[in-house]
This record gives sequence, C-alpha cells and structure tokens, in this order.
Amino acid sequence: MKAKKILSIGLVTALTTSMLLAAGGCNRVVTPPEYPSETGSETPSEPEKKGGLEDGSVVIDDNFDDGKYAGWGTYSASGGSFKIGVEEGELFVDIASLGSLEYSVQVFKDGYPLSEGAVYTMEFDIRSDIERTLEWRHQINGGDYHAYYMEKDVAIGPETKHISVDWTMEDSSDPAPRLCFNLGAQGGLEGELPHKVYIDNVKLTVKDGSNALVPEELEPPVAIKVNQIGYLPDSEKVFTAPYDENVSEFTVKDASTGEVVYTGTLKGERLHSYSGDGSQRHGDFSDLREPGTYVISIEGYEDSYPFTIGENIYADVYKATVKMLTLQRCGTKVDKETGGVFLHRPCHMGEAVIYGTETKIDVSGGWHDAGDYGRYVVAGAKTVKDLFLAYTENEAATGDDFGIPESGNGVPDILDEARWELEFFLKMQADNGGVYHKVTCENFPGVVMPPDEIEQLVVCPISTTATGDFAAVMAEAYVIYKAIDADFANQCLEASKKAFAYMEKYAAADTEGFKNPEEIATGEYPDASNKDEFLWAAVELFLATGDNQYLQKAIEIEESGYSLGLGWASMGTYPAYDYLLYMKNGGEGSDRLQLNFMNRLNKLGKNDLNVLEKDPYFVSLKDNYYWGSNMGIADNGIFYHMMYNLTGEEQYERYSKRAIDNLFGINPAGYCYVTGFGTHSPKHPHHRPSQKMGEAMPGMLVGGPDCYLEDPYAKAVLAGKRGGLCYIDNDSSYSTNEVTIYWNSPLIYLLSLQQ
Ligand code: G3I
Ligand code: 9MR
Ligand code: ZN
Repeated sequence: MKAKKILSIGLVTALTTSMLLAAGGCNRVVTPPEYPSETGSETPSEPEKKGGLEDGSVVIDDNFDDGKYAGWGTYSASGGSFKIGVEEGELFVDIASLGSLEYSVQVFKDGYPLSEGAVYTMEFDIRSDIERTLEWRHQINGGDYHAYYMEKDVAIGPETKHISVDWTMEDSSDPAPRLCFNLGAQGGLEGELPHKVYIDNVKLTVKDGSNALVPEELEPPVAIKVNQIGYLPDSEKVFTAPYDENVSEFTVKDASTGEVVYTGTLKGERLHSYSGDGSQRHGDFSDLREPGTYVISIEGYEDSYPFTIGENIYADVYKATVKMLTLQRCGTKVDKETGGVFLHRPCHMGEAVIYGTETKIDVSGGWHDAGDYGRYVVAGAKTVKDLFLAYTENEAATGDDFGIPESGNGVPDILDEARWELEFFLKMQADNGGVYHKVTCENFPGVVMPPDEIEQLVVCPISTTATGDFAAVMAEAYVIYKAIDADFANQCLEASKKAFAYMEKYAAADTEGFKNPEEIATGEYPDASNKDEFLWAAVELFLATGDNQYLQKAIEIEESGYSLGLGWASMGTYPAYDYLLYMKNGGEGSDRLQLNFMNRLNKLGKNDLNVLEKDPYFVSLKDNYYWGSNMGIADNGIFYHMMYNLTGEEQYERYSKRAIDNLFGINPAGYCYVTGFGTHSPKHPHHRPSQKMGEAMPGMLVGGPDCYLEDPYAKAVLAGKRGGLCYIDNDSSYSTNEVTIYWNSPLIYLLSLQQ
C-alpha cells in the first residue's frame, strides 16, 4: 500500500544475488530441541504425515507499508542493471538496463512453502511507467529452476493492474520455492530506459487446502551412532548413544543372524551435545576382533545401522575418494571405463579471456572445484598439499591401481592425480610470476554436464594468496617429482621461485585480498591475509633448496603474526608441520623458528584435546558448524595425526582416527557423509553431474552441517536446528550438501593412514 515518504532503497550491482533475508546463525534464537530430550531417555516419536491445509490461510502477505521488504532479493545476469526499494508503500524496480534474458532483471521473494495438491490464489498489483510486459513465476530454487506456475507476456502500463489467479500446486511440496518477477528483456522489448515498475499487495492464500500434502517433519536420526563403514580388527571401536539412566548394557549382534557376539557396559559419563540432541554417552567394543557384519543393540532403542569389522574395510572408500578427483578433471574427456554414467566429452577446452583485456590464453586442465565447474587456485593448492602429505606419510598406501587413466604407469596414482592440477597451475602463472586467482565463467552454470557449460571462460586477476599457495606447492612438487620426472620437477621449482619473487614485491602491500570483479559471481575464496600463504611458500622453498634467504623470510613472517590452519584460507599449519618434521629428523635450521612453531601448535592441540574429551562426537567445533564443517573435522584429524608424529602423545592419534568415525556416522545427524558408502549417506548432493544423471557420484564427502543457514533451502527446512543437525540431503542446499575437491582431500589423507 502506498505511504507518504521514501522509506528504504536497496542497490543491486549487476551479476550478484543479494539475499535480503533474515540472517541465520548459530547465535540466533533457537527453539528448544525436539529430539531427544536432555535426559536422552525418550525415543523419537514417529513423524506424522498431516493431510490438508486450512482454507484461507495466508502464505505471503507483503504490502510494503512499513517500508521493508524482508525476504525479497534480486538477481541479475547478462547485462541487467537495476535498483529496488520501497517508495510510498510500494516496491519499485528502477531499471537502467534490461540485459538479454527475461531474468536479467529479476526480483524475487523467498521464505514461504508450497504444498502439493493445494489450490492457491496468487494476487498482486503492478504498474509500470511505460507499456511493457513481465513474466512472473513460482519456481524451484535450484536445479533446473522449473516453474510450478508461471505467466509470461503479461502486459502492464501506467494503470495499476490487479492480478488474481487460482492455481494448483501439482509438483511435490517444496519448503523453499522462489516467487520471481522477471523484468528483463521480454521477446524483443525495447522500452524507454530507465523506467520503473511498481509491485504491491503481494498475497498468496490457500484457496482449497483439503488435498494438500504437508511435508513430513525431517526424519530424526537413528539414536545409536556407529561408524557405518566399520572398524579395523585391531582398532579401538566406539559408538555413541543417548544418555539414559535406565539402561547400562549394550550388545553387539551379528547383523544377519541376530546372534549376540559381545556384551558390554555403556560408559557412565554423561556428555553434553552442542547440537540440541540431548546428552550422550559412549560404548566401547574394542575387544571384538572377529571379522563380520554387526549391529549395536540397546534395550528400548532401534538397532544401529550395520557395520563391518575386517581388514581392508577402508580400501574401497579410499580409492573412491581419490577417484572423485579424477572424475572432477577438466580439459579432458572422462571415459566410460573410468567414469561409468558420469562419462563426458572434453570440457572447457576453449581459451579463456584474461579479465579486463582482450588477451586469450590456454588454461585447460585441473579439477572442477566442486558442484560447480570453476577452477580456483587456492582451493586446488590445499587439495594438492593433502595428497602430498598422504604420499610422504605413507608411501606404501599410495598404490598405482585406483582405476584412474594413469593407473599402472609405475607412478603412484595420488601423484598422477596431483600432477593433473599442477600442470594447470603452471598455465595460471603470469609472466611477472603472479598467479591468477581462478578461471570460471561469469556465473555459475545451470544443471548441466561439464562440456555443456560453454559460456566464455574468464581468468580472474592475480591474487597474492593464490601466488603464495602456488609457490609453496610448486616447491614441494620439485622435491616429490625429482626422482620421477626431473624436467617437470625443475620446471616446478623455477615457477615457484618466480612466484616467490612476486610475493616479495607485492605481498606486503596487499591487505584486502582477492575480490570478485563486478561481473563475476562465482566462488570468491576471499582471504584478506596472505601471510600464512607467504610463510608456507618460504618454508617449502627453504626445504626444497636449503637456501637461507627463504629461511630468513620464514622467520620474519612467523614473528610478525599469521594464522594456523589447514583450510583454503588459513594454512599456517602446513609450513609449521613441515618445518617441525624436518627439524625433528635432524635438519638444520633455526631453533627459534622451531620453538615458535611448536609452541603455537601445542597450544592449539591442548585446547582441542580438552574439548574433544568431553564431546560425544569427537569434535572440537562445539556448536560452531560452519560451511564445510566436515572439512574442519577432517582437517582436525590431520592436525591430530601431525601432533602425534611430533609429540608421540597417543591421545592425538586416537582423535585423529575418531575424525573418520565421526564422518562415517558418529555425528549428530547420523550420516555417513561420503556418497555411496555406509547405509545412510547423502543421495542428493549439490553436484551438477550427480543432479544431471539423477544419482550421486560415489566417493564424495559433502560439506556437512552449517548452522549459519547459508542457502534458501537450508533456511526453510533447518530453522531452529542447532550445530551438527543443520544438515539436509537436498541438492538445493549448496551450503550443507555440496562437495569439493578440498573436502575430499583431507579425508583421502586420513584414509591413506588406514591402508
Ligand atoms: O570460519 C568461520 C567461523 O569461524 C565463523 O564463526 C562463521 C560465522 O561467521 O563463519 C565461518 O566462515 C565461513 C567460511 O565459509 C568457513 O570456511 C563463512 O561463514 C562461509 O560463508 C564460508 O563459506 C564458503 C563459501 O564458499 C562461500 O564463500 C566456504 O568455506 C567455501 O568452501 C565455499 O566454496 C565454494 C566456492 O565458493 C565455489 N565452489 C564450491 C565451493 C563449495 O561450496
Ligand atoms: O551452485 C553454486 C555452488 O557451487 C556454490 O558453492 C554456491 C555458493 O557460492 O552457489 C551455488 O550457486 C547458487 C548461487 O550462489 C545462488 N543462486 C543459486 C545457485 C545454485 O542453485
Ligand atoms: Zn571442465
């Protein structure tokens, strides 16, 4: 409705999606947990399938009278340019350029559900300064973005038009659809520009809800959590179950015969869960060594998922996690033998234009980052480093028979795979030594196979984080490939030195890090601090060459502050560990640097141990599950193993292994988070090839719980959930259910230790 003054204005720059939604977050007010209660003694009630919605119930009711437009956002692509805001109680869209697509100018509303079988009345008022048309639609917000209901070519002009339509939702219920007003180019429309369109009194009501199917509540996880893949015969074998004063015993039963093969006592300690799923406790059946497939049974609870005790039980998942990288290869075909249904023609073979120039270069190769097909240097560097660690730590485990194209060539497959990325990296280095941050198209593609993303590739500007990472992995590549292919190794070392020289010139001046250029909407990988990357480069170059200038630089950076970590942004733990191991093995260097590194790692390690000992799921995140939390858990597994190697303290080794138990099922949501493995694993990852083929590519670790609810689907279905329960197996939820090369790689490392 119209009001007198201009109340608020939002500005949209081209090619960004701005979410004007209420922010999620773990410090948000949460509703109390529904399951299980703090005593943990209740089993969950069966989810009900409720039928029907009340007639007349209001789903959307926005009249903009308060000047706000919560839940509304904008998307623009292919040249659309516009602003939105509220003026006199109406939502206005001030269009400067239509772009080339209907949705080049898109105003949308999120945050409402649609129920299958319901008859809705959709109403709104609309007018425009000029005679033009618009398209409006309710659509799925992800995947193929198909419409549930839409009208095209609706004529509008200066006279307010009241639209009122009844329609039936025929698709499956969708808890997070999107209502879109597409105001870009409509079949040759060339109206006067700029012009304004005004939207008001947007209302969606249930006209007839008698046949509506209301979605079931999310099914609660099975209460007894086990490592769904299983346990090695001589390993410690633990599980997690709700704390319950009424029972003290558990049994392990043969999964097929039901015969009890082991009886044990549940541990007494009551462990607080940060995920709102009640107190928990542990059980231990390490003494059971007999190979077989079993379940855990506790009176009053559903049996656990089955698990296996046996030698080599991680061999298949290990190979599959490595092969995922092969299947993510870009600039090549994936044949049927390697890829099965995920085979495809060579992809992304065209030259890429260097941003802001007309120069085109060949940057083919490397791995697709994730569910999208971008190739990002900082992400690739972490992945390569984890593969190097797996190789140097346990060379025996890095076989030559993983079923990748180079299998059987006499070089460990893990090194063949890493080299695929390194060859691409070499193409990403500019003449001045700097390394381009990434190569992607301007926007994320739709749900298409890799060769069907055919938009122009753009090489984005050099970043110091990419350059530092590049220098580090290239220096280590020299060491690793020296005996395999000396020419390649030398090429890596030269490239590393060149990148390092660039860092010496430009790193200090760069305090902001890479930012997406205006037209580019793909993954940003922002990171304002390049010190850890620079430190990493200095340490690896010192280890590769023994040259003191690099050691001096490492000392200087270390003393000026940097962040530890094994992620794509903070990576200081890699150089710290590599240097400490070198010194431990009798290397010559700076004792002071050794002491500083060790002090920092010890502090971090001890802090973690304190939390880990009290956490039911063996993680130190407490309730802070962020985007890619499974990487955090896997990275910590690496860190604890590093600490074990450095200190010999058994507790670290114990928790390093527990990271695998967590990822394979002992977590709040009860998933084995690797596609294709375990009984309850993700089936609908946000991964375009999997979405396109209608089945999950195996061997991929999904991102896992993200309590900040960073996509519309997660916002809709996970509201009120906490910590490790903020996970949803739906391909629209890119913030919890995407996959990436650098979430797989720490798991590859952990599994390599178990071979
Ligand atoms: O780590 C902090 C945590 O300490 C803090 O408490 C919390 C709340 O502010 O935020 C955490 O940071 C999060 C960060 O990931 C952790 O790495 C950010 O909120 C979160 O937005 C950020 O998400 C990143 C996401 O891109 C969006 O930029 C993911 O790490 C990153 O893995 C993901 O990467 C995408 C690429 O852009 C594109 N390709 C797919 C890939 C995977 O989804
Ligand atoms: O598919 C994209 C995924 O690979 C990214 O990690 C994610 C975060 O940047 O974004 C996904 O793309 C979504 C985009 O950000 C917003 N519109 C919907 C896209 C996915 O359906
Ligand atoms: Zn490709």
